[in-house]
Amino acid sequence: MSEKKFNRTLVTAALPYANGGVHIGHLAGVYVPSDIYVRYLRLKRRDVLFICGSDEHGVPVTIRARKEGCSVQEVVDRYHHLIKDSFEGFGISFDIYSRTTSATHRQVASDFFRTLYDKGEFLERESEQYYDEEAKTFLADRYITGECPHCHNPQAYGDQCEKCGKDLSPTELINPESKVSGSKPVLRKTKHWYLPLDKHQAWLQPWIESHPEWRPNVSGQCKSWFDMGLQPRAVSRDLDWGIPVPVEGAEGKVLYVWFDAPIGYISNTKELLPDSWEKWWKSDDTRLIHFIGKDNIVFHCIVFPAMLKAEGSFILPDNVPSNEFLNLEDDKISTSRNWAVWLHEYLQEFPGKQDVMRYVLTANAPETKDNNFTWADFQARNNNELVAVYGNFVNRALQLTQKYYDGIVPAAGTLTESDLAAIEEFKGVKAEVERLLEAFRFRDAQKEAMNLARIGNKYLADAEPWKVIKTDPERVKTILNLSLQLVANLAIAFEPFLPFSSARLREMIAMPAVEWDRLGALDLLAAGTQLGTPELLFEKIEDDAIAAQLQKLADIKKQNEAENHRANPVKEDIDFATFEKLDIRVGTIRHCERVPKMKKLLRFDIADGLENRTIVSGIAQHYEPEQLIGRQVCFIANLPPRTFKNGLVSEGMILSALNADGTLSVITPDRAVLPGSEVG
Ligand code: B3M
Ligand code: ZN
Repeated sequence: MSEKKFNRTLVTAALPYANGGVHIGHLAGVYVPSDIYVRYLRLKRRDVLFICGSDEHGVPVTIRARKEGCSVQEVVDRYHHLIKDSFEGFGISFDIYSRTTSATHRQVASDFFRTLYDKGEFLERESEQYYDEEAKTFLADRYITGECPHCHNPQAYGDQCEKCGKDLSPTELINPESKVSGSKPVLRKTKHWYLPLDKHQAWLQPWIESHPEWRPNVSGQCKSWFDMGLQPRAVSRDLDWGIPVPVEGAEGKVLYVWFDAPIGYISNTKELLPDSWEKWWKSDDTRLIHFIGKDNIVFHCIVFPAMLKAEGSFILPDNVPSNEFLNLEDDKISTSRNWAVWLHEYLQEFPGKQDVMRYVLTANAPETKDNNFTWADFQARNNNELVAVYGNFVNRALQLTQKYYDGIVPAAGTLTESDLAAIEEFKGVKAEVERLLEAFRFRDAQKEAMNLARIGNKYLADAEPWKVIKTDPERVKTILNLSLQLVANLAIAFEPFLPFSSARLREMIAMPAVEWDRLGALDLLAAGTQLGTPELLFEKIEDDAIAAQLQKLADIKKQNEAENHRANPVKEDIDFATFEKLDIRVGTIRHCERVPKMKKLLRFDIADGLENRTIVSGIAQHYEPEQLIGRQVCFIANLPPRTFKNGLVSEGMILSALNADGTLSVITPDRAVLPGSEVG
C-alpha cells in the first residue's frame, strides 16, 4: 500500500460473463481471495464495500444463446441467477451483485461514453470489417471461422486459432465463413470510436511504475504492452446486443463490452448507494482495489484507468491483484469443453463442504504461477489438514471438556514452562496473518492460521490430559483452559477464510461475536462458560466420493474426444474391379480360445457354410473368448493362409473397427444370416 492515508476501501471483483456457470477457476482466481480480503477488512472495522455483478453484454453471451437456441435475454437471466446463487452458496459476501443489463448501468455507461465524446476524448475512424450480406449484420470476430494461415486448422476463429493458439484478425483467415448464415462474408466500411491509448501512455507508464508493490505478473504484463507501444482501441461494436452508442449516426452500434463492463463497478455502487456512491469513487481517500484474473490485466490496468482519467472525476485503482490460472487435473479449465468443477454442482454434490473447497483453493492458490487442482489433493488436504489437524484439535479439546467438566470452561492455574512455550509460539500469529493479508498473500496467510491449529494439536498431544487426569486433575484444568483459548483463537483466525466453519465453531464454544483485535488473547473464553454441544467440524472424504468425481471428468474427456474426433484421411481410390475381388463373408463363431503363450491371439473355429475354417486374430486384449462364441462376424475369405510362428494357420481375417481411444469392436451383421453369406 502506498503511504497515502485512506479512509475507505472499495473492493471490486471481476464481473463474470453470464454465458455459463462459474467454476473453481473463477473462485480460486478472484472470488475467494477478494472475499477473504473483504471479510478481513470488515473484521478490522474498516469502511469497505465489495462490488460485483454479471457481465451480460458482449459476444460470449450471444454465442451461448445461438448455441442453446434461445434468446440472449433468456441466457443472461438464467446464468445471472445461477452465478449469483453459486457465489452465495460459497459465502462470497458481496455488498451488491447486480448486472450490466440494469437500468442504472445502462444510464451510467451511456453517460460515461457521452462525457468522453463531448470532451473530444475519442477518435472516430472508418475501417473495413466483415459483413454478412445474408443475415444483414456485421460480424464479431468470433462469428467468423476459416482456415488458420499458420497451422491450416480449417476451424480457426476470427480472433484466435484454438489449435495453434495464435491470435488472429478476421482478415487473415483463409476462406472466411460467417457462423451466422454460413455465407461468405464481405468487407464493408464501418465507423467506430477509439480511445487513443497511445496518448495516455505518457502518464499510464509512470503511474504503474509508481506502484512497485503490484504483483510482478501484473506489472510485467503492463510493461510488455508499454514496450510494444499502446495503440488506439475501438470502444464500439456493430452488434445488436448491448448499450447503444449515445451519439447521432450510431444506429446499430453498441458500446464495446470491455468499455461498459468495468463501468459496471461504478453503476453497481450507485445502485447500492444512490446517494453516497460518489464518495466511494471520487474521493482521494478511497482505496480502490480490483481483484481480477490474469486475462483481464490490460483492461484493468490500462484501458479502464485511461477511461477514468479521460472522464476526469474518478480515482484510479491502488492495486490490481491478479492471479494466474488454475488447471484441473493437468488440463486447462474450459467452459466450452466443460472441463471444470462447476460451483453449482459442487454445492449439490458436497453439501455443507463449501469451506473445504475454499480451503483447498486458497492453500493451492495460483498467486504466482499457474497451479493445478486435483481431486486427490482435495481429499488429502481435507483429510490430512482440516480433519486431522484443525478438526481433530478442536474435537479433542471440546470432547475432553465435555467429559471432565460437563462442557464448562475450567479455570487455568499456574502456567508451566511447556504452556509458556506454546503461548510463545502462537504470539506472533495475528501480526503475521495481518501482514500477509495486507500484502494479498492469502495462501501464506491461511497457512499461518493453520499453524495455530498445529500448535494446538501438538500442545494437546504433548500435554496428554487424558493421562494426567489420573494423577494430577488440577493440572488438566490448565491444559484444557489453554486449549480452549486456542480453539477460540482458531475461530477468529479462520473467520475470513472458512466463514461457515468458524460460525459453527463459535456456536460450539458459545462465542457469538468475532473480535479480530483480540486474536492472540488467552482470555477469550471465561472460566465457567457453558460450551455448546461438540460436533465434528470437518468430516473425512472417502475414496468413493473422489472416484465419482474422477469418473465424471473421465466421461467428459471421452465425450470431448468424441465431439472433436476427426477420422483418418481416406486412402487413395481403387477401381471397382479391385473391390469386387475381395470376398467378404459372414461366419458364425463355433468356438474361440486363447492361444497359449501368445498374449494377443485368439483362435476361432468359424462356421462358413462350407468346410468351416480356423482364423487366428490379434484381438485377445479386447474380448474374452466366451463373449464371442455363438456370435456372427464378418471375415475376408480369400486371403492366402497365414502361418504363425507356433505353426498355427489362419484362414482369413476377421473384420473389426478400431475406435479412436484404442478399443476395438468386431463387425457383426445386425440380423442373423446363414454362415457364408456374402457381404457386399
Ligand atoms: N467478463 C471477462 C471474464 O469473465 C469479463 C470481466 C469483466 S470485469 C469488468 O473473464
Ligand atoms: Zn492455427
